[in-house]
Amino acid sequence: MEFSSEFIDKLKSAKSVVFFTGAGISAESGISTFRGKDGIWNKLRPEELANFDSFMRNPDMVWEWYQYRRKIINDSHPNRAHLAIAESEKLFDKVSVVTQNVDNLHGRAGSNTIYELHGNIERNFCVKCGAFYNSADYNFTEQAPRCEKCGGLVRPDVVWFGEMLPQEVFAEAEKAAEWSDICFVVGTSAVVYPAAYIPLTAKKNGSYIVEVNIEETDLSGYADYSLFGKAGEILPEIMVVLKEIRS
Ligand code: BJW
Ligand code: ZN
Repeated sequence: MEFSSEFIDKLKSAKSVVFFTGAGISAESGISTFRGKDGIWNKLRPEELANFDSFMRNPDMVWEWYQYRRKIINDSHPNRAHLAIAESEKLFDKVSVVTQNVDNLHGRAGSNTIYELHGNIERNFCVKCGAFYNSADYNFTEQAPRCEKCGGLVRPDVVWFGEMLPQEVFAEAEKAAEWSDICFVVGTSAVVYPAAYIPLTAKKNGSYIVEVNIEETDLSGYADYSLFGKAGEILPEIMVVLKEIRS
């Protein structure tokens, strides 16, 4: 792939970069996206699963869906896109990963600074007393578990529609975006807010926005540079160029 000279100049001078990622970055690891051609929400209605009222009305149905996804995630591995981002830490002064994903694949790939805006599917907590439960430490079944301490329902520690994002994490992510020289927007439809403000905040503060996606998105009009293709192919190619520049 040929990159523009403007992009290569930006790569040369950039010190601080942000990778804002979404479900598309994990698609090549075998994890379905939500929207788009193969999105799981073509078959399931998000409002029936990803909100607190649905969980309270039908905890087993919602829990079963998360157990199903946990299994897929546990059986998956970080792909070349996650690994390229982790490797980029050797080539820039500061790399922050701001992810909407709950699959922990950036962590497993070795990235060090990760802001998880929508939580993490491995963590759970009691809706009544707040006690934390790590999936790895419990033999959860398909039925929504009950808290050992108070008998309340245990839910996944993810952010559902209508819920606040973790405020400190979001504030740190915004700072990283503000200070970035380049903001890579990878594999997200950029339709879910407030997460989708991250690249807009970066842009407002003079960062160079590079979108990597298989198709156009709501953000494409704001991007300074759009690279259409698979994240697992494009990001390693960027790393090759970056290594040449930095060697
Ligand atoms: C590839 C690829 C490859 C595929 N390579 N690319 C402002 C305006 C409008 C609405 C709102 C607003 N502010 C708030 C709202 C409401 C709502 C919202 O945004 N709604 C819109 C959807 C209409 N937001 C909220 O409710 C948020 N909370 C909130 O605002 O609270 C404020 C508040 C609360 C209380 C009182 C008062 C105020 C919370 C949002 C939570 C989102 N949660 C989910 C589920 C998480 C748990 C779980 O995983 O189950 O998060 S929804 C789902 O969407 C998930 C994702 O993180 C999120 C984003 O999706 P993402 O990652 O972009 O994936 P896709 O599938 O959409 O896109 C994949 C992309 O990859 C596509 O573009 C493909 O082309 C591409 N691709 N293969 C590269 N190989
Ligand atoms: Zn409890």
